Amino acid sequence: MKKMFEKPRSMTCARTHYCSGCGHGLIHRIICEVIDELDIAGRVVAVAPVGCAVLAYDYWDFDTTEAAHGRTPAVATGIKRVLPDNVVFTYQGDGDLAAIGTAEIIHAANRGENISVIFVNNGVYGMTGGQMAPTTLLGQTTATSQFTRRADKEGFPIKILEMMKVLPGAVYLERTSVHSPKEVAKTKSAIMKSFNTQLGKKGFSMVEIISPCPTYWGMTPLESMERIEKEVIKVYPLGSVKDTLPQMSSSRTRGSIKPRNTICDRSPRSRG
Ligand SMILES: Cc1ncc(C[n+]2csc(CCOP(=O)(O)OP(=O)(O)O)c2C)c(N)n1
Ligand code: SF4
Ligand SMILES: [Mg+2]
Repeated sequence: MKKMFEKPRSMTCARTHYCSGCGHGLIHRIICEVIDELDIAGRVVAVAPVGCAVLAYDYWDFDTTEAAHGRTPAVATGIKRVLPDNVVFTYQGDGDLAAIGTAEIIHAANRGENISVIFVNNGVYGMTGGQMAPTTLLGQTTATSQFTRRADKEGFPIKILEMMKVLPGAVYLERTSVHSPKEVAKTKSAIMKSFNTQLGKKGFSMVEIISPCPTYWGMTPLESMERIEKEVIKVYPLGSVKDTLPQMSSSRTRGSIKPRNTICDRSPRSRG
């Protein structure tokens, strides 16, 4: 019987700690599929954030290091400059990238660092209890905006990609989502294009992914997906924000697809 859905080779067999319906697990998997298809697992270095994805290294079977909250672009810069032939990417939440790490991301983009950034925008600080993030929508209730987010008190949702568009060092910026199979496929294409941008030594690229946090949105997983469709993407429109490389492929351009390891025959790595 032909298997239609298999575990990517570059994912471990560890069970994730994510809540039901969380977007992080889905996005981890998409990244692994891209890495498998490009056949680059042996030369990828990921820089994981502080946030709910802090344990990403347990789920990825390629080199992954940690950085202090918001500092992944600075750490990725150092790794990429020392190991220019490696494919280096950061994985960051909205608290990580759009709050404490705003300076790091802006300056990495402005320097045109040849790295890829995966920015997971779920509109809250998930790990620490659902506090308001810079990306929280107006009218949204969070642990620290109990009267909802109000423009005159808490300011407006920040659109990081649109801010970065003016930086000449940023060559490819795209916003995607994971609320439907179609958008998942587009997210995969965008991550593929970002990695291909880096492989082509073209400069800084970033994919912002709108992602559900059912736990701190106070919704079921299905309701969270519907909220993205009806509310969130109206504020954060999907699609390309900047693309100076229209000829760059968003499909597999390197390596070959090998038979996948479909059986979880490896123990989860220890967390030592
Ligand atoms: C320097 C520093 N400041 C604050 C914190 C506390 N902290 C940990 S995770 C986090 C926010 C995480 O939110 P986000 O980046 O959006 O990730 P999510 O959990 O939503 O995926 C904060 C404020 C910290 N660990 N280190
Ligand atoms: S708190 Fe939110 S972001 Fe964190 S694991 Fe749960 S659903 Fe995911
Ligand atoms: Mg978040």
